[in-house]
Amino acid sequence: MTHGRGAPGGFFGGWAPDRVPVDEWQVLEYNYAGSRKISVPGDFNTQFEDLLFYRDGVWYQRWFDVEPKPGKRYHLWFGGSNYTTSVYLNGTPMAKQVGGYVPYSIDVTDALKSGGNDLVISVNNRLEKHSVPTPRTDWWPYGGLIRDVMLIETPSAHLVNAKVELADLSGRVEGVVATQGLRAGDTVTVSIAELDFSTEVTVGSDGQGQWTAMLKPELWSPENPKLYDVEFATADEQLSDRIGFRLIEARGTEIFLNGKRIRFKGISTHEEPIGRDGAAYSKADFEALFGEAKALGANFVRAAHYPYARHAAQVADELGLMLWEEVPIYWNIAWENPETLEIAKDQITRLVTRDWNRASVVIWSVANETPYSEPRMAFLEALINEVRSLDDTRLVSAALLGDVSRELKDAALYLAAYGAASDEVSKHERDIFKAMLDKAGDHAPAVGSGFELVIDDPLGELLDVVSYNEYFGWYYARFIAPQLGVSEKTVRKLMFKFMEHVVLSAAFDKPMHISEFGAGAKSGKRGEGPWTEEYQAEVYRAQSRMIMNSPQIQGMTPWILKDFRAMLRTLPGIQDYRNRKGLIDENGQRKQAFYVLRDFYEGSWANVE
Ligand code: GCB
Repeated sequence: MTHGRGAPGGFFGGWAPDRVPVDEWQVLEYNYAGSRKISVPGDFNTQFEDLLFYRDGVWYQRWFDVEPKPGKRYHLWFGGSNYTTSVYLNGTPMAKQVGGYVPYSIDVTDALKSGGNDLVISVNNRLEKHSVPTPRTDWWPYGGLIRDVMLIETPSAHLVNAKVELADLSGRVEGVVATQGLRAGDTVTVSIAELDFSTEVTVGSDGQGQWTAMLKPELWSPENPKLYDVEFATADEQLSDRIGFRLIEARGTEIFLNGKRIRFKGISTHEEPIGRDGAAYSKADFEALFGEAKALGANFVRAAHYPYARHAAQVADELGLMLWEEVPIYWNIAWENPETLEIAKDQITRLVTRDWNRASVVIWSVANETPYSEPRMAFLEALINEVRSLDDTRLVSAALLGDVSRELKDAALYLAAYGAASDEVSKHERDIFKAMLDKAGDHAPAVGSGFELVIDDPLGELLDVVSYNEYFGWYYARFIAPQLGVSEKTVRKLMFKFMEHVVLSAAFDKPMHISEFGAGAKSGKRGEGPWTEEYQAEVYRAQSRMIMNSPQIQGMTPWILKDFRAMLRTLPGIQDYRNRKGLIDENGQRKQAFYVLRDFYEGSWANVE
């Protein structure tokens, strides 16, 4: 592996193919054999200390042996690479993929040689204004070949994909097969031995075929994550998948799994393993991470903010965790750039077509905290239509931001009402609060009256579940204190009382989900105030009360299971480039709030009345 700016077509022409000088007179300015070794899968940022902050190109090279067989096709399959990837085989450019985190496959049959083959891959993790996401994110854009890379041999006529889903609660199952190289009239056998089922699906001239059957399978649920081995066979090949059957629906403001009302007892995550820096990529990584979600009493995980490795949904299927999957449409992106929309559609299409057989996946999320604008609405509407056309059996959501400045202004007045009646604040502060209420006149709220916050972002109209990120108890105090002209400490203390009277709702007859709330705590830091475990635990207690007061809320995924690497979080001694809102730290050490949330999930939030 070598790194630097060598770009295909540039002055140096990039660094494909692998070359060694014929003698000491030949000048070549790179040499793979003498360069650093890197493990794949694995991001490059955390394998070398000097590359932690690196945002540029890395060139990978390896030789591999193969004896291509006649009548077979060969595919280089990538689980995901971040962000722009160019693939060269024996010096020939094969393909370019723009966008990270999603799988893609390249047919390399015609470029393969018998014997040694020279594979060179350049991956650049630089992000731009028009990329998805932009360079401004609150996570580490781990670069490189972050996931498995495989050379796959198939017959020349082969299966490409298959979809199997429960159509309704009568037990009817529907499926689609997609093939390449098969002729119209050829068949694919789909069988589920455990259900004594087998059917021959005839493909049309587009290589696709459909089937439907009354199978009455045992249904998948968090309590009973039942999976079936499903086999797909053509004359030349046999593939299998483990698939669960379940029905997820939103009716009015409620959510139903297999016809039964449920609540999402969730937690948000990033794709980082416990106890190791970098991107998670193995089944064991996700078993450990999601195992911690199970230990929390969760039945749901929000896999924020981008598609994870394929193991994530497989592990969720096996553990009985419902899953929210998301694409990196994060904060503001170039809504009016057609190339940006193409990248976003590519992301969601590759994610949906990879995971549409995972029973665990119940929500596709198209965006996180995107401020309202007309171009944003048009962009996200196009994306939502794309998702629904690919898969209409799951719920579509987006984590909304709300109208934060309006909300904070209103909340400040309510806090003043609490402050004016409190003997825990100084006389000076009490006078400030009283003056503010006098000024508000008739609009001044009474202490203890409910503070209603209604999410009315018009995007809600296009979603099945209206999700909302809120930071009462954390950021909000910081913004409200200067508005009131009192100390942040006073606001933080009043905030907990005030939160007991907040009622959250959405202006749509739809279920509401709190997709984020949280507070930073450095593991082991004890005492009072921000960054202590006690303070974080208090935010979780106050949030739980607030959520119990808000009947439209059907699910929650607090931010976040584990502390994670974040460029924006520099505070020395506390953050050191990590976001500290985790319920566990990077080594898996649980903080107090972990137990507060576990008690809530096992107690007041456990059952739907
Ligand atoms: C958010 C973002 C998330 C951040 C989090 C925070 O609203 O969606 O990516 O990490 O807040 O900690 O501020």
